[in-house]
Amino acid sequence: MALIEGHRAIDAPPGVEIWDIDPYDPDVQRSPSAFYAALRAKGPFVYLSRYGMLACGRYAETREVFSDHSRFVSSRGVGLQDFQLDSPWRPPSIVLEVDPPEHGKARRALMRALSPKAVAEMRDSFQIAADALLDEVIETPEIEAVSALAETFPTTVFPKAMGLLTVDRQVLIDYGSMVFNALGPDNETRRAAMAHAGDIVPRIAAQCERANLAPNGMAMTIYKAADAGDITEGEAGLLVRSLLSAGVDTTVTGIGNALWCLSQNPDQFDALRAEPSLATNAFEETLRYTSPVSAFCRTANADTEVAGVAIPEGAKILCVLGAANLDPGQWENADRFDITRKVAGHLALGAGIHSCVGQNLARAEGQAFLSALARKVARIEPTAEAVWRPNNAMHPLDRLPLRLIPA
Ligand code: OVV
Repeated sequence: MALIEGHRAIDAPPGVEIWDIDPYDPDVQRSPSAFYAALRAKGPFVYLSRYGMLACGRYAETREVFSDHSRFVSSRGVGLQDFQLDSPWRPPSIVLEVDPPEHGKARRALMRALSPKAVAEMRDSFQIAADALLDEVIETPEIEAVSALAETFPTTVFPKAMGLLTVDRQVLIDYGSMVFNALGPDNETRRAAMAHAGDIVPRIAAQCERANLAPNGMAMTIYKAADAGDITEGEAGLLVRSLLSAGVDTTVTGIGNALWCLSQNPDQFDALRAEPSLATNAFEETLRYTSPVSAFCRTANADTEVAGVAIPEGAKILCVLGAANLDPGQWENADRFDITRKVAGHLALGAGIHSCVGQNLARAEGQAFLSALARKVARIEPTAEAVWRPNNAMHPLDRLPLRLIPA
């Protein structure tokens, strides 16, 4: 049987609109809001004819599929490939690409390393780093904020918190790009990201070894779970790889997107400056409004039904988190960036047992960064159009030219 992008194509279920759009088209990825709106308008699901799969973008169904780990599994991959039918480019993640019961053991080891208490102990150093970075950057009024701020801040604080002894920021960023772009089809974007694999994969593997980790970082906390017999030494290495896979590009994108939101909405930046404690909610609203992780797939593990739609075993479902997070049926003034709104329930960090295990840490980074911005910058002015970077699972900026006026 012929596979499309590594999965078995299904037929369109009765009553589901057939749509020939390519969600992985770089033009759609750079400017996804029309795609998001059309996806929601067409029904609870659409049939993506070029991939022989389903997609959803209304809040209720996206949440249902994304969080029901027994009907919609992750072990068959959260991209287009079905790991039962086609082999993935790297050994699967033992936390992302796995189901219960195996999932629980890995998740618990990560939860200990990323606990609220562990994150609380990082906060002061994050704030010092954010303040220092902004003090330095506002010396130069005109910046390209993706490289000057969004990439610099997380790649300064996160490898240190992990306890990486040697850090090549570009390797970390490029590895994240591989991991996320590999979730899409074999398109130009994926091929460009994967072109670096030969150099990067061995360097990431070395980063995960115990010998290359500081005794007091998060990564060593994971190895201590191996010492305690909770996981194996090999599993510890793979969980450290998960931190490197999911911990860099996500927060780089979140912080870049926050700068974009605030630069486009000066009234909201004024509100943040007036009340810097809004930093936490401003970051959360950025997650809802821009969905740094725009879409992941699930795979139906048996014939089932959602919202009256028959879904056959083996169906891939593209869960478009970015569309759900802008669903006007769920959010008042959904397309308004409002740092004071009640934003709980957004799907930018997922939902259910696979929801982002690093979310406390991600929020701590976002909060420290936006708090520093609120105190040190009086005005953020775009100096040229922002440019978005095509990515098969994320919605990141490529370039964000800004002028920062010091407070
Ligand atoms: C892209 C991504 C998200 C979450 C976890 C992982 C990767 C992983 O490698 O475990």
